[in-house]
Amino acid sequence: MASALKNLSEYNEQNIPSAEGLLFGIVVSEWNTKITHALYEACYETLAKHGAREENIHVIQVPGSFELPAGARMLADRLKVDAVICLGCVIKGETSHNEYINYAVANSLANLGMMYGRPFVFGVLTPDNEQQALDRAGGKHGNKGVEAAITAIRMADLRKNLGETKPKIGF
Ligand code: DLZ
Repeated sequence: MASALKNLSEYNEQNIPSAEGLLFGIVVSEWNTKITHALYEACYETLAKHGAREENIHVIQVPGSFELPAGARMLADRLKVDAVICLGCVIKGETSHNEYINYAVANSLANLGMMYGRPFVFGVLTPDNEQQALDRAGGKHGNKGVEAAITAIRMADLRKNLGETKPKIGF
């Protein structure tokens, strides 16, 4: 019931750092396009609303959510992105395919974040049915694309303010 208590789409704009000058990658999965497109639009609008410039938001599409980490890595290898946002929707079916996809994507994005020292945001809906997805893509539980964008801005800003990591010598 966490989403009933905390709708993170309703954030305080005053507390969000500026996204001006930051470079973002967005990777969008084509499966369940109606949902992922709604996530994407809200995500893009939120980045722009907080100062990200159009030329600093790079968007690519991948076939399904399983391909999100590979797409995210391609972006991170080619561009000096400050954050990569991955948007997908894996709806539970008759088999446990969703568990394999969700686990692989979450794990891979976490690993990419550790490897690159940059935020790779998990903006993947994992609903039991389409209605639950719609509720989170502009419905009664807000739009998780907004939350993904805010997370990316906050984490990119945090990294910028902490400065580059320095190579360690010894302990
Ligand atoms: C195969 C598959 C299935 C059954 N369901 C979904 C889904 O609900 N959401 C999604 O994003 N992708 C799904 N896919 C596709 C996989 O993510 C992947 O694209 C294929 O297995 C090929 O690697």
